[in-house]
Amino acid sequence: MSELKVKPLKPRGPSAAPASAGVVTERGPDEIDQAELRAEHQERQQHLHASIEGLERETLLNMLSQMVLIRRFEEKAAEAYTLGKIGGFCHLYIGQEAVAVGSIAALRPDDYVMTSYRDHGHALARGTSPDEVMAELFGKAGGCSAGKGGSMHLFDRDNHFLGGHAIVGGQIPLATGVAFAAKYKGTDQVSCVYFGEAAVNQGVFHESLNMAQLWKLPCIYICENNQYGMGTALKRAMSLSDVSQKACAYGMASEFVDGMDVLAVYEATRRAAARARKESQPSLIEVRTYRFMGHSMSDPGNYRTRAEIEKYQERDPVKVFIESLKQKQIVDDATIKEIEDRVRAQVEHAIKFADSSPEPAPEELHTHIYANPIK
Ligand SMILES: Cc1ncc(C[n+]2csc(CCOP(=O)(O)OP(=O)(O)O)c2C)c(N)n1
Ligand SMILES: [Mg+2]
Repeated sequence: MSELKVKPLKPRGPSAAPASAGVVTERGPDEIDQAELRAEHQERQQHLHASIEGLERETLLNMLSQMVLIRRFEEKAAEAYTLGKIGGFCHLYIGQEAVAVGSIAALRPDDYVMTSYRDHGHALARGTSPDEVMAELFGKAGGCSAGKGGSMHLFDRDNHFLGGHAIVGGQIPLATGVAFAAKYKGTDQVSCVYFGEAAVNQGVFHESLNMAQLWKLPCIYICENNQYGMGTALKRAMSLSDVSQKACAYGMASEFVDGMDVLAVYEATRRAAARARKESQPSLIEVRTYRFMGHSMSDPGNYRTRAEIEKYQERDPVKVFIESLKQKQIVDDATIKEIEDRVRAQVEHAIKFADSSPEPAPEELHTHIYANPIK
């Protein structure tokens, strides 16, 4: 059996004890012990500092640039949405950047990546050009899905990014199948799939993990636990909210990781990728994160308090990483400005590209639907 590395979240407050049957225990943010939380944050900051020492400056700067790019790109996308340039659903990733960036940095370019509809960050971290991602959001022909997928259905075959999936949990069995294909063909590629914690209650999650462990498939299951499925808090919807523990049911290796620490995510994914590539063993990684924006652009957000959001913003993954890199003298203010200027230019370019890209032609309506279309 594979090595189990279950590190559950430290239970917090009195309601962390099992609730009596049928009773949903409400726990407000105020019930979190602030001293305990501060101590935990300090401990994690120390972890970040120690990890920085083990990495090349270039690797660190690449990760930082990608996180800043995703942040600024999405701020601009939100602006474009309110101007009516983007239609339909648009789910922002702001607050969760460390997850896609840290994990994708630990993969090889020929590994496969799949995610949910909250997919802008993963596509950008995978290397899809900001021009093509923005044009896709605008529904333009220059988009990475030729303007026919939109925000939720980004796709980039060249970068082995197999989507953007709008059905909650739908990408989990697909990624399991991709891992099976890699094993069947005898390549040493890894399949890495991201999903929210609300997808964990879907049957396909359990069916996939069971099959992946039984058949020893090289798949990494990354649960981005941002603690809400639309307006429903995790604790109101899941009987056992430590997602990483669910791997025990399948004898699968699992880890719990702080999603505000890009290097913790990187290290956990490196371990999982090595396990997948060398031992052909799957892993489940629960990454505890938080989205700073609404579920989608049309979310009024009345299910959580501003105070709660601000509490998590103190550990903004971009801010925390910049502070740590400064403290370790890897970057100074001038370097940060350079990155910000470069990213701003990239995002401006993406907006211009998307604006000037044409609408998909009407005759494209029937293309890209079937692999072998019936004439
Ligand atoms: C099968 C299915 N059921 C319901 C929905 C509607 N829906 C869209 S997003 C969402 C919440 C998912 O939350 P989570 O998996 O935690 O991901 P997050 O949005 O937090 O990233 C729901 C219920 C859907 N798209 N697909
Ligand atoms: Mg969620």
